[in-house]
Amino acid sequence: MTTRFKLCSFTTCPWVQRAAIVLRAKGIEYEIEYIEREKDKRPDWFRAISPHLKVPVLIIDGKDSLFESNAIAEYLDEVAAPRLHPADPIARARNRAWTDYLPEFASAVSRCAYSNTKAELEERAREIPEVFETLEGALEKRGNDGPFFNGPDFSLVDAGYAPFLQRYAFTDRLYPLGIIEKYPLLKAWSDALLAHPAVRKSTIAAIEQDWRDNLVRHDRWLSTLLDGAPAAAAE
Ligand SMILES: N[C@@H](CCC(=O)N[C@@H](CS)C(=O)NCC(=O)O)C(=O)O
Repeated sequence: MTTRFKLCSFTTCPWVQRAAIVLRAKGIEYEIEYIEREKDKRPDWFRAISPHLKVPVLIIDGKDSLFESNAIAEYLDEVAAPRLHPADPIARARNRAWTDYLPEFASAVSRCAYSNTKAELEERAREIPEVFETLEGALEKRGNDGPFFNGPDFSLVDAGYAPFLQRYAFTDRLYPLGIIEKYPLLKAWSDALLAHPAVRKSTIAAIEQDWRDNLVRHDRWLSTLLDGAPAAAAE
């Protein structure tokens, strides 16, 4: 019998998106249930399976559940082909080191987008080159032309970074930061990831609009730039 997978999510969550990308890259059918973002509105069934009340949670066959996007991605890679981790143990450990670095990268990108003032955004944008340069260095060591983190094969590292490179692109479209252009390998990697079918199909179609609505809901400074900046068309 085929295993049934269900993801619990908010409409916009880059960490859920990471799990959805892994499912898509493996061609696994899955269901996704969107729950209310407000803490006190998260349903009791969700509270029972998400110890820190965060999404994603992956429900397996309606009985087991997993939380934390990295644990979910690793689990999926163990149970479903094709293997996204490299076969070589050293290469695999290096890939895991890069997924360990993801929260630092994600935080630099997200903090910038969620700034409350222009001055805060500009100050936080100064944290981005360091993480971009770190990734550029990793891509330089790859020893091939990509297009993905390890080369031609899409990996768990790609699945992890794609949502945050996409959020950077959303931010850049509203307020051109001019940073990623200085890192040509990172830029090419980002372009390849954002064009990958598993990434394109990993969210609701109107993801950019939803991300923007979130800026408005939280009254972030970037929301003041929304007039006249059309979001990419939904697929
Ligand atoms: N380390 C977690 C991060 C997940 C996370 O931060 N999810 C956010 C939504 S994008 C969340 O559920 N936030 C709710 C909260 O913190 O109350 C993972 O990788 O799964």
